[in-house]
Amino acid sequence: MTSNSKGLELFPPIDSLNTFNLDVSELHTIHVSETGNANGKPVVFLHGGPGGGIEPFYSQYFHPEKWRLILIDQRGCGESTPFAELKENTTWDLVADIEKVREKLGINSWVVFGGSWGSTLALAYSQAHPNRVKGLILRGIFMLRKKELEWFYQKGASEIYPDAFEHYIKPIPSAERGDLLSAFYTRLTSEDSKQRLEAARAWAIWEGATSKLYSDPNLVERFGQDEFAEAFARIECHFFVNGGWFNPEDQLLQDIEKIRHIPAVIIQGRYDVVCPMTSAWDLHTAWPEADFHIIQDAGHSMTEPGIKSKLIEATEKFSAL
Ligand code: STX
Repeated sequence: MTSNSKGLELFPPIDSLNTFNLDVSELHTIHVSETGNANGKPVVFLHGGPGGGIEPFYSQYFHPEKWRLILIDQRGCGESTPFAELKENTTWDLVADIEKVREKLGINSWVVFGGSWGSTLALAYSQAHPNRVKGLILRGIFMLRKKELEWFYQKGASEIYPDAFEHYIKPIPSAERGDLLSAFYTRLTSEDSKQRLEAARAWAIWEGATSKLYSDPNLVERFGQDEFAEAFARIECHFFVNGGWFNPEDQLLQDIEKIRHIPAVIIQGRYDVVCPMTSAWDLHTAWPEADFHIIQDAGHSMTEPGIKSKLIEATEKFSAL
């Protein structure tokens, strides 16, 4: 059940097989790409944030001859348009989009892969459409409950990273620091683009600075770039002030019965500060049939060596399902 970092490395980078844009509403168009083998086992990749978008290296967790990998930029981010749009952008819109992509590609059922917010969306999607899901590979479990939001955005992670936290709260005046989510929401939705960007960069850098066991300046730099930060911060904050549109707030745990029969693996870094291990533990407790792996020397990111290796071990195993 517990592992240290070992060995498995990413597959080589590969070109897309196919990319397309899909109109999912009058307002939103989402960008989809396929990589790997057109005759391989279908798997859909659900990225984090929400608002993180797809990165090319995500393909490299999947053996290119075994998998037909479908990567979706969720509404408002990556190459989906309109950029950073919050209207018609809810968990249930994203769940419906995943079904639209599946139908468009003529796929009957697929494996679902998601980390962090991707794990949230993977759970929501599979509970809504269990007969479309052949297996679940979940990492850095996040269920968007109040205590998880409070831990990372208000008080908790602040005790471990007081230095980065000081930078995060800088755009918010002292009088408004009692409710940082609301204070950020006001600024991230402001008409004033300077104020919006300042808040977005502080928000995104906080997550970049805390995502790895050993802080990675490149990641912090990337999260701080204007374009990435704006979509990431705005979309995350919008989902979080709305509680992810889950009801009750622990809906994903309450509804676990709907997916208990599906083969699943849960991979969690012991020192994950963004999505602390209690959530993975709660999921494991509610769903003991799912393979559960704690990576002892890892934080949150899917690039942590032990997490990377275990994810690849999981994709290799699930390719034979
Ligand atoms: N949000 C965590 C999350 O889903 C609470 C996440 N953190 N970083 C990412 O996603 C990216 C690497 C996708 C930017």
